[in-house]
Parts: sequence; C-alpha cells; structure tokens
Amino acid sequence: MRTLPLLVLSALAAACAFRMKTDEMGPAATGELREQVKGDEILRQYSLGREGKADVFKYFKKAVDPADKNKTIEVLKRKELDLNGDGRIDLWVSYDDAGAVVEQKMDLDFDGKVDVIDHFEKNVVVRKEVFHTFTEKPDEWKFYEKGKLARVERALHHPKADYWEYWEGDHIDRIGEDSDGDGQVDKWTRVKKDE
Ligand SMILES: [Ca+2]
Ligand SMILES: [Ca+2]
Repeated sequence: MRTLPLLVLSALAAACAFRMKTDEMGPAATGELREQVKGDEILRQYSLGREGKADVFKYFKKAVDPADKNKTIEVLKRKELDLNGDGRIDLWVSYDDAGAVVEQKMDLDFDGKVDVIDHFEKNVVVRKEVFHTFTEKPDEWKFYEKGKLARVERALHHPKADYWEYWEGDHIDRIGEDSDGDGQVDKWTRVKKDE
C-alpha cells in the first residue's frame, strides 16, 4: 500500500471535487445515472465523469421523518466509490441514522484489498486500522483523542501489538516494546521533545 501515493492523492482529490460539485449544483447536475429501489433501500448511481460509467453508489434507506411522523425521508446509509474507474470499489463510507460517518474503508493502491479502516465518533476519527501486509489482519492501529493522534500500536514481530508509541501534542513522548510477544511492554524509551 505504500507504492502509489500520487495516484491516491489525485483520486481522492477527484472524489472531493465531485462532492463539492454535488453540493454546489444540486441533484439535477450531479450526473445521476440510475435509481434502483429494493424494499426500503434505494441505490442511486452516479458518474465522476468517465464516459458516463457509474463509479459512485449511494445507498439510502427510507425512514419515518422524526419531525413529521406522516412523512417519509431518505437517509444515506452507505456510499461506495470506484476512484480509478477500474470497476472495483476503492472507498466505502457508512453512516449512522443521523448522517454522521461511522466507518470509512479505503483501498489505497487499488488492488482490491482494504489498506486502511477509519472509525469515527460524531464525525471525528477515533481509530485507524492499517493493513501493511497482505494478510487479512491489520498490523498497525492509531488512536486519536479529540482528533489528535494519541497512540500508535504496531505488530512488528508478533501477531499482536508489540510496539507502542505515546504521542503528546505533535511529538512522541515514549515508546514501549514487547520483546517476547506476551503483549506486555519489556522496555520503555523516553523520547526527548527535540529529538
Ligand atoms: Ca477501483
Ligand atoms: Ca489495497
């Protein structure tokens, strides 16, 4: 997943540009291609502009309007994007009933496998799981407090975390390492602020 940062950046920029266009221009100008209704779920497909190919998929759920029980509203539950137009989804976003982002999964190098999963609370990221290897398990976890990085855990030499970084502000305060893989820190290293 470390191989194609430029491609990823341009793809994400394209996704952001699309969002801006959608918000600014309203539903009539968003390139909506088709709509499918299945029970109380509605799938709307859009195009980022690549020859009219569908690459944005939004899943809505019909729900009772909390403001008026006689009315039905549509709630966006899931959004899926094919950022590089290869027919495979690369970005999955899920939302709660209030419209806040709950989880975002990304395939950054477009190989069909998820590389990062972001978890949110009240639209703010609280945890990231990173998949550096080709196994199905993450090997790095990042924890955030009030949107700021507080702790990084890595499984460097063992199946579970054996390396811990504690962040204070914008620098690492201390590092813990587990040498025998029992999940307990064996060695602490203090990191001076100017290092
Ligand atoms: Ca793709
Ligand atoms: Ca990938």
